[in-house]
Amino acid sequence: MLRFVTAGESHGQALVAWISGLPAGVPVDMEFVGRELHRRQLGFGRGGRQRIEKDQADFLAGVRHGKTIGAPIALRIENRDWKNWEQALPVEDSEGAEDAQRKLTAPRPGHADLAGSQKFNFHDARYILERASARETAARVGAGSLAKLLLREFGVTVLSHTIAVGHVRLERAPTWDEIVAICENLESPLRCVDPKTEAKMKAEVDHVLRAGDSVGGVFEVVARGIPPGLGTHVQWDEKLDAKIARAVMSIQAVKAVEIGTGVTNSGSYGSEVQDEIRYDAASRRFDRSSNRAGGLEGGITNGQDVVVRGYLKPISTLRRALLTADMNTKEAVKAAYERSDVCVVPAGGVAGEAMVALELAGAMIEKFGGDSLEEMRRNYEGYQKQLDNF
Ligand code: EPS
Repeated sequence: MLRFVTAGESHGQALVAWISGLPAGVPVDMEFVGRELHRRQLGFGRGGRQRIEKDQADFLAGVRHGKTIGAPIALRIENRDWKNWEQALPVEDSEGAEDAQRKLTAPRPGHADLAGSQKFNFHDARYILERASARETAARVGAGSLAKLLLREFGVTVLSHTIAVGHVRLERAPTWDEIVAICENLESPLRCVDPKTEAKMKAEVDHVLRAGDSVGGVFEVVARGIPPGLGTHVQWDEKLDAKIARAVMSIQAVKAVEIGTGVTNSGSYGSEVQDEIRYDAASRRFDRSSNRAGGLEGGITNGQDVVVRGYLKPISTLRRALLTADMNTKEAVKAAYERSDVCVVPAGGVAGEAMVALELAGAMIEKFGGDSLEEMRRNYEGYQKQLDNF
């Protein structure tokens, strides 16, 4: 079973990810891991923090001579900003340390500030927001890059692009080649395949920047090369669409998840929605004339691209702050404002790729098992023969 957890606060020493269950023998391409972390830092509408950080993964365990060894993997990503927060967030308490604390008592509507403070009984949201921060997605992307490296061994690629920023939406379905190209283009401000739409998205971000507001949007993750038969229909909590939805929903600020064109499908007729089945004699594989199901039927992959959309609400930190109630005085005040991003859709997409890759890698490991990559590959090839002869 592939498992991963993270630790780390936004302005603490570092973020840490622990990943267990990857087979031995997976080549760990450090350049690839670094590039994934870098991609997450890009985007138009990011705050000043990304000029401070330069995310790199330091592997502490589980990787030797450039390959996984089957043991749990631990990786660490430094927070360069920590040096500016050592006084405010010291590990050990000392005389007078309280004066340096950067307390936040005016909880931001939409943030974990108030609910978290009530739950953990803090009259200061600092420790809540430090962990609720989307900075944590750097650790997820570190873990996800390992899942992608396993998937790569089986010809699977997981990418993402931006479908909407605020009121601006991409009105056409991109080709796979367009998605590949926009992911390779690290200069693209919002990772939208259509330059005209991207310019409008950029103007939307500029507008909220000027207005002291923030903006959400939609990213789409597409995974290509997935065999049919991952996941299962037999039990509710083993359905792969459900697992993927949970994984993407867990990303900070995601408030809805869609598989394929699920939302539009719900308002259409069956004859307009179901993807017709064909057989291709040359490849000895079934395929579909369209992919509105997003590659998943009955909780099982069907061999088409797995397509998942994450809907992000606008960031809850607003320069033009909304009203809130102070946690101590209970008086009506303006919500706290701290340096923040105003748009994180492209970064959300990279985090989405990581979460989808981790779920797909987990499903591959479940189906093809094996303690080593070689064993997993044998099982995978045996299954491909079964499909050839189906
Ligand atoms: C975040 C607030 C900002 C973002 C941060 C997420 O951080 P800071 O308060 O330090 O300016 O930049 O995201 C990252 C640091 C990152 O690497 O993505 C928040 O409150 O969620």
